[in-house]
Amino acid sequence: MLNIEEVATRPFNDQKPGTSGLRKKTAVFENTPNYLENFVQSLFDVIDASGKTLVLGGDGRYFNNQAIQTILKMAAANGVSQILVGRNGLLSTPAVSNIIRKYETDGGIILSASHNPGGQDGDFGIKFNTPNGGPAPEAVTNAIFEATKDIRTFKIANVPDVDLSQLTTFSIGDMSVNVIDSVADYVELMRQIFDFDAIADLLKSGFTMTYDALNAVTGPYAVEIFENQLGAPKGTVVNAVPLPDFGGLHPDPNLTYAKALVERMYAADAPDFGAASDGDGDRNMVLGKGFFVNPSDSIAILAANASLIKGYKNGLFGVARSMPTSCALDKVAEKLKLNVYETPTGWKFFGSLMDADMITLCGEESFGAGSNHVREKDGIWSILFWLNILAVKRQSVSDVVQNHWKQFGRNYYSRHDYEGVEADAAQQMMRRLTEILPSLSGKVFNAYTVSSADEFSYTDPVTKEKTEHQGIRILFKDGSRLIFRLSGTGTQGATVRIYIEKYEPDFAKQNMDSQEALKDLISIAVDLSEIQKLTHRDGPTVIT
Ligand code: VG1
Ligand code: CO
Repeated sequence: MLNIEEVATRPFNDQKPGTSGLRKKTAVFENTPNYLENFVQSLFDVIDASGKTLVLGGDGRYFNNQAIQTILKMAAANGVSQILVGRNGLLSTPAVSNIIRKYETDGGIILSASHNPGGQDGDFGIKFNTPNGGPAPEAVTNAIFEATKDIRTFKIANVPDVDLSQLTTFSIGDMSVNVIDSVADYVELMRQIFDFDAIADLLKSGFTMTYDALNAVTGPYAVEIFENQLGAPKGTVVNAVPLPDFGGLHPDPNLTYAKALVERMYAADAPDFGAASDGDGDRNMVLGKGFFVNPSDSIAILAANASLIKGYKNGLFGVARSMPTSCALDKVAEKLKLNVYETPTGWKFFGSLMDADMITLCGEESFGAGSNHVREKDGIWSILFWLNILAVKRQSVSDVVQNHWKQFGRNYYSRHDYEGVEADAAQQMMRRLTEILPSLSGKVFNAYTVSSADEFSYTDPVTKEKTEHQGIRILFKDGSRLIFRLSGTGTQGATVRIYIEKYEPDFAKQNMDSQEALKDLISIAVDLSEIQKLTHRDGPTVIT
């Protein structure tokens, strides 16, 4: 008989899951008594965990192992019938999504704070994915949040920690625990979608690549796929071992934080292709020799070339992008006569469209792209998609992008992040902007005429669920856009994101530096929002 303890606890009121689950400083999870336990018990109560089969894994950051042991003991005490857990507790976010779907489980728990730094001084997070493989919808996360506000006890099995280093099956009481290979199912899925032989041929032809796993979860996936299966030389994957603190790196693949990769790709002897992923493996960054692919362009290029890929050769149902993502995808959809949906930020909004076969491909400006092969964005999938395109076209990354611009026009695009600003100042800025919105229509700034200005709200075409306050948009007559929103994933102060976009159909004008091309719009954004004055900053912390 399993020795189950019912432990008294006190509720918290700060466990509201954001865009991608509950994210907090690691110290909050580590030092607040029962912080994790309260959330997990609330989750188990909401999904009625008894008799269920769940997937469990995380990105290997500090506290991953401890959290997994706690969750296993709590699952056993709550009557969960089976858990599929990644070996050593490791599973990337897209891998969890795949396993949930493939084995038709009742959902999965992902331990990660995604692209946020890890370690004892970094961040930790937990989120629940539903049986479709995607992030839980708001109805579920709100119910969990409500439960955390009046929880009084949680259940946990009084058993020693279990060994997760071997691929075996054992039980804790009546619950069976299958320790599964973290990468095998994912690799099999990638093989079904992409032409591994064609990519292997490309890599044999003298084409060179580098992949930076940033000491996060994708290392083992990347070594298996790029080196072992596709034949890239050993050492192609750098920072390949998942470390609890990511080796001090910030596993956010962008021009600021993936610095070593960017420097390598802009060096004289740069390889032909460079890529990176984030902490939990759902984001991607792609570079060519001395050339950065803007994520919004990347999604458009994947859509435009989908017919070259085995997994998509029968056509696409439709495509979708988050609202702040550039309209480059819309240009492709127009040409290919596909429906394009504009959703709020966050992957969960794509799920219902995919489940209803309304879209096949989707993406966000924040280095996220994916398809209906899973219900999360998928870093390595995006990189394989690029490699497969290059294997077919045998062009450089920059040629592929520039030819795309020539055909569809270029959407100059940039995101300016003001990270860790005072929350009050950020709120005040958003409030002020909201107030002036009605007066902006028709106004001319620096030769840009405002056509409309509003706050984005969204009604899911499938579930009819309405989501409001999803960012401020100022649209201009020439198609340019300025978007302002507050981040939902930061753990310190507030982060303001400003998204700037301008469409340039003229090939002769498509080779400007994007900051230069957007400079008038950037100054309109700064003036209108008074961001620098309100937050006491001279400029953004991250420019993409
Ligand atoms: C950010 C991105 C958003 C993404 C989210 C989760 O959210 O902007 O596009 O869906 O992170 O990504 P925010 O609210 O901080 O802008 V991940 O890789 O953390 O799962
Ligand atoms: Co992520």
